[in-house]
Amino acid sequence: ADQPFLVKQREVLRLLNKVHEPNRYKEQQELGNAYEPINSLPRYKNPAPVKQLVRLYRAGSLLPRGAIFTLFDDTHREQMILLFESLLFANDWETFLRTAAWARDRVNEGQFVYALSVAVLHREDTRGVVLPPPYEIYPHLFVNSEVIHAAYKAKMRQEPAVVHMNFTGTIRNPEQRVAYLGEDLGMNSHHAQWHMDSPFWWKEEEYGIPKERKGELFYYMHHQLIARFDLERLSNDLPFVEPLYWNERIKDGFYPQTTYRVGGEFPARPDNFAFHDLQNIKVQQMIDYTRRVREAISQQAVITETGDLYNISSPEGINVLGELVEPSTRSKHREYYGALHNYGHIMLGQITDPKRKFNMPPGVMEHFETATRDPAFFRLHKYIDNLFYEHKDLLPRYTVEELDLPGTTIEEVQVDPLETFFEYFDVDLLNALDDTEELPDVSIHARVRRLNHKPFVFSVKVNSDAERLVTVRVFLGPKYDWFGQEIPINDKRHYIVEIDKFVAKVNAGKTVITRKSSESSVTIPDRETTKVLTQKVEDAIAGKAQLTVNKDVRHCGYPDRLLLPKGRRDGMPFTLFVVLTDYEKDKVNDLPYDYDYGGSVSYCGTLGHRYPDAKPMGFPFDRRIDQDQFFTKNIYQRDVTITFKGSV
Ligand code: CUO
Repeated sequence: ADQPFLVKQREVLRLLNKVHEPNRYKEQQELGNAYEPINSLPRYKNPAPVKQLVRLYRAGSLLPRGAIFTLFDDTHREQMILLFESLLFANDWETFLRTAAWARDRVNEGQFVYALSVAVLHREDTRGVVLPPPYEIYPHLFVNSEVIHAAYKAKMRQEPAVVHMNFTGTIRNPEQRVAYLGEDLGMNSHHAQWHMDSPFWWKEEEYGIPKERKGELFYYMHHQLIARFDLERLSNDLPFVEPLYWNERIKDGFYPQTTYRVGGEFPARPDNFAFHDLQNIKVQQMIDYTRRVREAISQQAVITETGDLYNISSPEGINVLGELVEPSTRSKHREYYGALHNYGHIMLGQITDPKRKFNMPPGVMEHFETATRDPAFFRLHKYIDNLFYEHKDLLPRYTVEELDLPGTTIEEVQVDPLETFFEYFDVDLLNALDDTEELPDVSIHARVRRLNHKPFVFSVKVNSDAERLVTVRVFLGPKYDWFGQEIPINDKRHYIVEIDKFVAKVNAGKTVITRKSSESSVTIPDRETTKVLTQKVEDAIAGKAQLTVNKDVRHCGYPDRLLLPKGRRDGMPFTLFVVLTDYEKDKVNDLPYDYDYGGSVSYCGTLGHRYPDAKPMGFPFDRRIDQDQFFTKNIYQRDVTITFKGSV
């Protein structure tokens, strides 16, 4: 790699090193101290944000360092956006670095990490720069209090340590059986990174960076998270998730047993707790928003800010609904339809201190890094998802013409035995502990249990009347429900998870397409640790080793370990689906057909290209299915068994 890129990679790592402490890198610190953004306004494409940021800083109105940052707080977020825009609008790398170095010790560290990360992900000149995994930048959000206390003890004693971490709760809480998913580090970092790639506060026109189909991706990625959670529930003898509702009590409480670095424990919610009016969001408001969204769905049109009706009966309607419900800055009418989803996070996050009487810190639902820990996360999202399906179910079924790929038949699908197991993983807690003058850092890790599966290969035997490029869409769904009844396909489609999607060439006659689980378009491998990454960069800069740079590197992506649901010890039957469609019709970008965009397009889309599939996300399972005419010859289903091989 070229030296300048390596320098960028090194500087970003330094900026994010121990963000809670003053910058340890003297050069960067001096660079920041010497910089006066206000005297450098011509260095920014749009100087307004940086001007405003400095004004707030000088007035002492910024969120102080050490305070808890949440994206859901309007003021916190607006300030973070000012910094993000200052970084995005910096005309060149030099200005970017100076601005970041200046902000590093002056702006709240939570805001800083967020703004810097989103800027690095979106600037052209930082493409390929790898960010450290979020669980190493701020471990407090990912491990529980017990681990943090033990880590402190180890540091005091100056003894390297590996601290075992258990999932939250006890076996008396049935929800704990699936805590391994909601508390999975990879799951939580995928979710956090997803929201950095697709921020709800994104201003497409101002930034000049389009986020095409963002509303649809919001629906689809979250739908898939719930479907995956449901398959884990089924694997553990739990029924599918029930949606919550604003005027109903939330049956299951949640005790996060997690601590902020400063600011105390995350608030807990007892069983059977009801929603409460907050100072600025009322329960009745949520009910009204819901009614209006449902009205829009049943009329297949939303009311815009100018009072016009905007049709949502086309396949693109889901995108408009996604933008409306999340909502994004592109909501057709923010005031009328409100902010169902974002407010839902806040309502749950503040449920135990709605009047702010006790000044409790934000709940787990108020950070994307921690939200899936609370089982109510999946209940909120199922409720949102059901709205999306009210809409999808009004669309016509796919016709045989839309489903079929004439001349192409799948004759057989073979797959290796599917086996899952638990393994240990060690998280570096270096950043969790405060620096002290007297005590040098010692190596301290949290040892967590996590689900994994044996790598597998599947092969699809295709018979075609001509050479053609086909999109291969692979899905997995449950076979039986919680009562042991076989699930009809039209119900099953709600619980079907995407396993892979890729383009392959078939010849005239027979072709066998093979594919490895590691190649899945849904997942990314384990993130590189800060330590390893830093070492690699230092070695490359010193000329001791080469560093391969992947300009398409993705931080968003479901963890490859979780590609398969756990299944059961005695083998659990699932249905595997393979669907072939015509790549010439699916094609969107002018890139080679086997280009992988960094490897996790299914749930994360791309950075810098259009979503590389013209079909509605989740096709063909996103609409109602008529069993009798669904299975054209290019759509194949078979039973597979997932066997859980045991615990560590
Ligand atoms: Cu990802 Cu609700 O949007 O958590």
